[in-house]
Amino acid sequence: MKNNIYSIAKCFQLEGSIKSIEPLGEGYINDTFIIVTEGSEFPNYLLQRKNKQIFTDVPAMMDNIEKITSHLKGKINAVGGNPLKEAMTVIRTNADQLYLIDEEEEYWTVCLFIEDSVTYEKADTEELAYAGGKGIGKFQRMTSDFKEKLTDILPGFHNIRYRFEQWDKVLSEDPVGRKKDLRKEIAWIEERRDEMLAFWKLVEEGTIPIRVTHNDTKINNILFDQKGDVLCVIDLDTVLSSTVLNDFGDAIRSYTNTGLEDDVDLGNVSMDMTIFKAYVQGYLSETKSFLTEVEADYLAFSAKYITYEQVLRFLMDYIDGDNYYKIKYREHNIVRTHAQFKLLQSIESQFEEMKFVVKEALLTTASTLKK
Ligand code: GN1
Ligand code: MG
Repeated sequence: MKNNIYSIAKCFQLEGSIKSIEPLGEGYINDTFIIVTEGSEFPNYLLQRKNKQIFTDVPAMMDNIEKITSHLKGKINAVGGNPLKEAMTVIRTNADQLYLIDEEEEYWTVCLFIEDSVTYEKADTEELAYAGGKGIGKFQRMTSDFKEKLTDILPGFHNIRYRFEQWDKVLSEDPVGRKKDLRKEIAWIEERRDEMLAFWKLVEEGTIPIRVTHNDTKINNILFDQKGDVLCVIDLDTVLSSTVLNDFGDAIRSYTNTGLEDDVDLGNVSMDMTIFKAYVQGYLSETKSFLTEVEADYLAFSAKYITYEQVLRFLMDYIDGDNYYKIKYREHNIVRTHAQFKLLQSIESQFEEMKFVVKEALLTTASTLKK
């Protein structure tokens, strides 16, 4: 593997010579490495082996990423920003491709490592949540006039109708016999099915518009600078055309959680209203110019929607025998299910106040919302 990974890295257009390659981060899907080069005049790089079971069309995924990052860099240049720091930069192979396929048919990609950046696993302060909301809001604003077509590389990704099709199939097959012990958890999903489908219908009918969306807006997918301002949104693997509400909801799922996504101590897990408020304010400061009234009305609901979907996805993977998410121990997916359900309950119990917070934040911006 060691020699192999060096020879893979050497197939990309890197500046400087390689000093080391080490694993990086805790992603559930891809394998990520940092390539450190000799000499401070040369940049470092991120090397990734893409999960080809999940990303079945890596060429289309990289094409999407290239289109979006080019668009972002154009915007950043236009306002005199630094496109190498404020957007991801894809590094091509020596054969000028956006990815490399190795002898084992694995797909590899490289992007520039952005120095002096900081990532967080939790939003401990309101300032960080405000900055994160601004970061995702800015990403959405900068892509709101993107006209090219993105390939839908993950059909149905945040589409609950599609998730229920997968769910019904897994439940009827029950491949590893785990269903019998999960009556309570299965009921959590079924009790909320209609409510979730009713929301998704608004997207299907076009009442809620389709835009460029990131689809994985956890806090650790944002790079901050040393001062705590947002530098850049990373992990563009899941960039698709969908509703921006998914990005808002997924961020709230991550930022406002007072515990961990897989916390074994459910007492740690709840939705923090002050963090929610700060995120909303940061987010609306960037997005008020293009959001519609309907989108704004459903911001709070989207947190319920995406957290619910995450409960479903973890539980479904557990019932399916743990084929999707990487797990660290046998019960990991059911622990994640319980922790995310606790968060969902906390969101549900504070839902009216969340809507009020959004309304209040909108009061100053309402006149600019589109009908
Ligand atoms: C996965 O790639 P990563 O680890 O950032 C997943 C997200 C989930 C998340 C849960 C392609 O994200 O949808 O919300 O885990 N990505 C994919 O932490 O399924
Ligand atoms: Mg991801």
